[in-house]
Amino acid sequence: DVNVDSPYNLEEEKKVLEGSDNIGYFIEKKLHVWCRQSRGVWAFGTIEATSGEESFVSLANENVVKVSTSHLFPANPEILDGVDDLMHLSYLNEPSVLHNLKYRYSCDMIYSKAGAVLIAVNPFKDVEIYGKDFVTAYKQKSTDSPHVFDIAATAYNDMMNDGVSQSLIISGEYGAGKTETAKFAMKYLTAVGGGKVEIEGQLLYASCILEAFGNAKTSRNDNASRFGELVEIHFTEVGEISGVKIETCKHTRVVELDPAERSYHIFYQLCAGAPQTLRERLFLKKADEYNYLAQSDCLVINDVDDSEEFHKLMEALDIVQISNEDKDQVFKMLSAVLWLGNISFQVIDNENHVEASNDEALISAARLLGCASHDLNQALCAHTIHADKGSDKGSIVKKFTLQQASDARDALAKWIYAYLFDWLVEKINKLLDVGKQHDGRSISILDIYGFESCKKNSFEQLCINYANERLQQHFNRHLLKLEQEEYELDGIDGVKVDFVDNQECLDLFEKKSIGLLSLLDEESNSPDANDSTFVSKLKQHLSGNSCFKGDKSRAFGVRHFAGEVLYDTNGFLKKNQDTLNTELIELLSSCESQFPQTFAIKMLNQSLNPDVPKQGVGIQLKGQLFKLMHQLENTKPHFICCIKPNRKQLPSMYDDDLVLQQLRCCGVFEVVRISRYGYPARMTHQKFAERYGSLLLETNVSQDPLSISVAVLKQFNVLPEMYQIGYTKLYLRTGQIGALEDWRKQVGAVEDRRKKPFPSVAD
Ligand code: AOV
Ligand code: MG
Repeated sequence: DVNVDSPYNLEEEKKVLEGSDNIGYFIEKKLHVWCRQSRGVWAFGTIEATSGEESFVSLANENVVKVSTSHLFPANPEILDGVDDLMHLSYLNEPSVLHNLKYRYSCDMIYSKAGAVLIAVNPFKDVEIYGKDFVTAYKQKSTDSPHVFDIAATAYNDMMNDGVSQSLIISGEYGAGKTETAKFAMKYLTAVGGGKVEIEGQLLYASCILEAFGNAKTSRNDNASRFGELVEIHFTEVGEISGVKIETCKHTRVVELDPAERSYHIFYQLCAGAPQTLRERLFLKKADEYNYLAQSDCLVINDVDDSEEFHKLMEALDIVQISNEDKDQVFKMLSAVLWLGNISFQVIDNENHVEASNDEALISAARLLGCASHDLNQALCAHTIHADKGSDKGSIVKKFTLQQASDARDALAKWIYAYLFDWLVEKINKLLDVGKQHDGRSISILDIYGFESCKKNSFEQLCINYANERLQQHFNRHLLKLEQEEYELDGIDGVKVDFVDNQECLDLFEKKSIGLLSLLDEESNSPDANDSTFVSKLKQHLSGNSCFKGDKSRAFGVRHFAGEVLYDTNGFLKKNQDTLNTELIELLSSCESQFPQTFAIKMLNQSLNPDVPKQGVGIQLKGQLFKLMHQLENTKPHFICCIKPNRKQLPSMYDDDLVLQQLRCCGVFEVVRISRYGYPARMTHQKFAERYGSLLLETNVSQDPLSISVAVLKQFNVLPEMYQIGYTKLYLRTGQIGALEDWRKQVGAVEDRRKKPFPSVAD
């Protein structure tokens, strides 16, 4: 349930209705209001009468209710219904914003602007607004109604005009539509920048391949991204695509699944769609015969034909020029992973040591990897501890118990899959990077996994939510913090917007040595640690952070920007580990198949120093995110905020509470407010004077840039509330520069100019 006390209240708007004069005005003019009902739902009505603190409101259904006046908010006049920028609403209160988005949504207008941010409400159905005609319209600027094409076009034009790299940053909860939005943005950019036709197709097919290998069905989204990606599209000086670089941060889910979830799409596609000859070569079975897949009761997705998807994937692999040999290797590794999951172990002595059953699973996995099944068995079931050099003790073989052997098996499967994914990304990057020198003109599109809060949350959710915390910081920083700091530094007043800074939550995760991720790493590397020692360690070090909530059980809570999440630590340490024992690495490097060898060599190169414990998944993610965010810092950001209107993935269903909660969490109200009361256009005194100084009629102006600027503003009757003068820059409200520019274009020869009367720019 949504908290009725909104964290965001426009004081001035509340006052609109609180004074009795104002209420009288609303009654007299029969103006509409929003009236807060139980469960945070708003009803539309008119005030009939008022007494003391209470008002009688007649609702649309003709009922009259008595409500506290402080629960009434002014509604916008009907003429503003469905305006395309929330900033243009007369009243910016929550029910008004919510109503506006709902109104637009009901007309299939899924995009709206909130000042600088594009809001995209997931339609959960095909909307006919992405065709070539739409690309052309935005390219030719014949429309500027809110659209992902519009924001992509703005980024493209800004890049071309200023020579500065841009980024499209897409945020939103799980299933909100980030990945679809990213693909539409790519579609637009490849269409306008498609100098080389092949890159255009290749990029779209590449993202299709990464989706097959990096997305999975969860109970919340049939196509949930399980990896984050930053697609950096480079352009030449004339605006044609010159190359693309894809960077990913990933997460593995191969060995463990919850009910109603699937592993990565590719496994099911392969099992369903591989032709007979390939099946034989891969010893392939149906999906339900593999333990890794059958542990969940969900093997198919409604309305998705995995076999058909497999054929599309094969086509995509051809288009990105993956050779037949490489394809074969990829499929072999996938099949090896599936067979590994079927390997079972039996106890061989009274100390509970095990060995793998010498059955179809072991034999198939070994053959696919290109090693002897005996060697695979040994590597999974024992670990050799080598004595120190010079010592005469020789080496000791330590046999594994069932748990240890299963862990080694799962680690191997996870590891092969992770390297396979990296290999694909690398291959695609090689193909898309045409090798030219890039001169810094690029547009990056960021699409990561969205915030998740489920019934049961584990390590996967922790990583996902941490990444979103980082993203939210970027959003806040650019849209709210930096903006306000700039005003403050330049001596501009009156633009104060409170927002929830999530720095404390980030500290909880990131603090060196005593942050959650470091503590997790420390425990993962400690032989005596287990999930409950981990929780006590967290409680011991993190209790001082207000975003941390210790729990009696083996769980802990984190107050995220998007809500509180309780994490169950069961299996945390194991999931954080990302190591293979030496036996397995040696086994892989001795395999006859090409891929295991290549992967092993890469791994050995990466961990040259065996004394440094390998970092866990959490800390690695932190590093990857820092890198991504650092890359983004050097670009001009454009933000897209995706909203899902219901949790059922259904069209035409708009859940007010759910939408409101997302709007609040991602800071949309604050952004609208800062855009509305702020000054989006700014120019240094110098630049302003240079650009508009020539329009001055008055000749008796002292020649410093500030005096010229002020004289220009005066001459064009720009109203004082439409601008502010800072120490270094002029700050103007929306629309002002446009008016000045129009005038500048209109004015031709000096003589003509002198004859024309000047219109007011504020008109
Ligand atoms: P996500 O990327 O935000 O979730 P997706 O982009 O996968 O969400 O969207 C979820 C589903 O919503 C898609 O599979 C489509 O069915 C539908 N959808 C989204 N946007 C559109 C659109 N513009 N037009 C039509 N259908 C759409 V996650 O990756 O779970 O965080 O981890
Ligand atoms: Mg996604």
